[in-house]
Amino acid sequence: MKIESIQAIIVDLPIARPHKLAMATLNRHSLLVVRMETDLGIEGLGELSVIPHYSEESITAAKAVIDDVLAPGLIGQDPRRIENALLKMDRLIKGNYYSKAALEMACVDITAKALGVPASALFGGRTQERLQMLWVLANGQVDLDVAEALQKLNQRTHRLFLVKVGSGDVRENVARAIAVKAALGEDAAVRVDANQAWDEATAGWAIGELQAGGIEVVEQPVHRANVAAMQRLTATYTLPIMADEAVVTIEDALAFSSSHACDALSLKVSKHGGMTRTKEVSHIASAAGITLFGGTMLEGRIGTSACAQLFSTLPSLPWGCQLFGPQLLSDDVARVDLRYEDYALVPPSDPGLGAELDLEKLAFYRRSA
Ligand code: MUC
Ligand code: MG
Repeated sequence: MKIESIQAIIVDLPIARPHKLAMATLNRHSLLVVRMETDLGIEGLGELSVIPHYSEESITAAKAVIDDVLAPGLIGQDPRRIENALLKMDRLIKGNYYSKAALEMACVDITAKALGVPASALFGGRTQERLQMLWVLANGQVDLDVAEALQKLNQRTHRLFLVKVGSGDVRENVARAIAVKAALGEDAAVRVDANQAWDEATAGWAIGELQAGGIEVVEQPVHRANVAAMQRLTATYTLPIMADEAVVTIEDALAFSSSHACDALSLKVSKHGGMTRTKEVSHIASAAGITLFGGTMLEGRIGTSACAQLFSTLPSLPWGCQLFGPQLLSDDVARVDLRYEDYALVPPSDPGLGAELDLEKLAFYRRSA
């Protein structure tokens, strides 16, 4: 089988409410959809999502990298040789992990469809049928966050919540997270994500307060390059410290694992450069006793299927996942059997990623040149 053509299409999708992150407030969300055609008529889908300011990549740059560099290198290749495709892409250009992840996703989709199995079967098969779901409270106001969390609890969709604390005054942020936890009580677990905002001294103060206030995890408190601070904070506090931005490559995973610079790790398929590399990162972390969380880059339905299927193959995912992109996006360009029920996400089990494009929606949401 050979790859005949690759298209990368930017779509701009509406979201249910503004999403306030440390780095930006999202009022809409853009995805890059990959369509990979083969000589046997099997189409593979991939998807790339970028959270503004989170990483080095941007959606328009990713499209240029795919169109100009990666797609020409993959055309004529056998999409079922997935590791080979990853190595080839690494020879063509350094970094650009999100673009590589989207193209690998399409290769995985084709291979699994050709075999008639879900994508998870290519990564060892499912060890878990349901992934516990976390919801990010990103209104920036206690009353709105509490009301939203109560609604999720009533709907039985989420009982794990995360408050973003990386933007603005640290005392106000810490007080807001603790107030949310106090309002929700024992029915809900509340975590925080500082998205690298604090220096080590500030982080030490904040973690002490958060621990006393019943918060269960602190994600990426300091700058991603400050491995030594992450290591000291991890050693000092019993409150688990989770790495996110700091662990991108398998080499980062090895550095964090060998110095035990975190208790937990947020895995992200796009951040690590695809499903294969994410599984490799997960094994390195697990070998060091670092526990795993299924992170998101706010993927749509295609990307969420890929992430959910990969996370469903992990030996253990004690922190659950935050694959809530399809719940935040109020529309999408693909149909996928993603079921959110009983505080969990049930990964799709149709062949491949189980995604089918809605061509009318694709035409409607497609960004004009
Ligand atoms: C992050 O740092 O985890 C993912 C979802 C969300 O709301 O923010 C992120 C980025
Ligand atoms: Mg994070």
